[in-house]
Amino acid sequence: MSHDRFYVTTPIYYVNAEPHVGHAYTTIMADIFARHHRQRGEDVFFLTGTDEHGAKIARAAEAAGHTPKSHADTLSAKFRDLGRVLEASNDFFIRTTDAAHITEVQRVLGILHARGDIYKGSYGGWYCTPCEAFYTEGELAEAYTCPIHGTPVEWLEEDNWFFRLSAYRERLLAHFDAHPEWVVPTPRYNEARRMIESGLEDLSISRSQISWGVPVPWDPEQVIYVWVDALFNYWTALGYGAGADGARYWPPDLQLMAKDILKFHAVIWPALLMAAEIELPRRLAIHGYVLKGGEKMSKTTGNLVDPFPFIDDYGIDALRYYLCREIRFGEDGTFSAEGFDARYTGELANELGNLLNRTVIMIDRYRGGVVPADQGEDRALADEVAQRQAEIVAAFDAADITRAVEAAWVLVRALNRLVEQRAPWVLAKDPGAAADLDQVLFSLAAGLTSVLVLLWPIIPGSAARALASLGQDPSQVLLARATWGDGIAGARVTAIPPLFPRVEGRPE
Ligand code: ME8
Repeated sequence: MSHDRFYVTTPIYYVNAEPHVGHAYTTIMADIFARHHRQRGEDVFFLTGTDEHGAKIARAAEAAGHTPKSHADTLSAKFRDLGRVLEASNDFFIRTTDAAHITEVQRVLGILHARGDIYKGSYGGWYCTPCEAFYTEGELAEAYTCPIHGTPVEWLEEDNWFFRLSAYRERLLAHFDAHPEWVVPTPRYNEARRMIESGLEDLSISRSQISWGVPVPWDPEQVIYVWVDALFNYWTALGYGAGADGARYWPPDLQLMAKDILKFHAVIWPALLMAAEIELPRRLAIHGYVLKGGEKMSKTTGNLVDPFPFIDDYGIDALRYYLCREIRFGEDGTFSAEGFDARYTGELANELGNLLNRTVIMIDRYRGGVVPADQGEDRALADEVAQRQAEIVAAFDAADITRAVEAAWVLVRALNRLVEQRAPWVLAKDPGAAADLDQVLFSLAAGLTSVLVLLWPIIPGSAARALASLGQDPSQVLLARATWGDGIAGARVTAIPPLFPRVEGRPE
């Protein structure tokens, strides 16, 4: 997956309720990928945004006593603000109420219609509004409830426009066969393939009973099904949100989402693109759920963690680190205040923060604040840095963020061992050990610089502050900067307040 541009997306979030840690999770993971690929010198486009049409939003607006648009404006701004607080470096924030999005969705659907891929039919089925999706009886949970939300479904019957999804079965299977890694991890690839194998029904792509949506261009009495409107955001955004030559980013290299929306992205989305003769995304990376007390966090069930108190108390980098370290990317994982505090104190503060602090203090005390020259005695450590860097790049290429952070943390621990084993405070008392002391201090500064560059996508603010304290330019974070020893000797270090200060009390 090595080329000079990289397009990464999150799902666009529904504006029916406030954002929670589940949304923060996907946005942070996408941001980590975006930053990593920028470190590789690639031309990155990172897209996120909000999904604002459909019955679910119209009902939420009505319940709040607002028009759908003013409700969407308020909630969309909250998702945008969350992105800022998360330090998400997205290049654009799309809203499906953007006029340019609407025009392009209508244009593309017009093409599908003109080609005969869309026809009129009638449909009756069990509809879950929180999912904005129909279910067959067999798919429902007990007592006619949604298998995802557990809430009652409704019988919906209307004359709609249909997309010939069933006609794409063979082409979809051929695509899956030719691209065994286009959906990761593998169990999700298998699950999506099984959905296609087990038969596809044509998809109702319009609604006549709601008006909050994009009008069907050839039948303005109907609005386009919110999922079709939403999926095309990944395409429409490049037309007006990515500068004059936005099309160069197509197709997406990596589309992130949780497993709840696998079918839409791994079955319906590629079929729509095939019908529109648009190149398919290169990879979908499906992550697990962030759980609270063993249950999926969800707006519909109200089982939520608000990210803001954690960010206020511990700082955004603590949340970013915790989520990618604690929850194995691709699997479900539990968010807990205790676990959060334990990783913050045990790893960020005690392992990384203290390491920086000790390094800077020792270089100050023993070498007047200037990093001494390399004596060439720590080749094994230099090799380990190079190996871990390669492992991190491979982990990102395999869409495995947790493995990447683990590999970086191996280096943090190796550096802490170096301090313990070589005890610079003992060497400092022995005039005959000056060269040894130079080596240890150099190795700590060099190793920390490498590890901070490698950790920058995960904890960007803290990594930048720490690099500055080591006398390094914090804006230079290309991966090449992680190469052992470059620009280290002679750098002037400066003590800074603790990177991860002690936190008194903690959010529930
Ligand atoms: O599905 N754990 O929007 P949505 C992990 N608008 N991730 C979670 C999560 C959790 N507990 N809860 C939410 C939609 N997410 C559609 C998408 S895309 C064309 C349209 C994240 O607001 C995760 O990425 O319900 C999940 O797929 C997404 O939010 C669902 O957000």
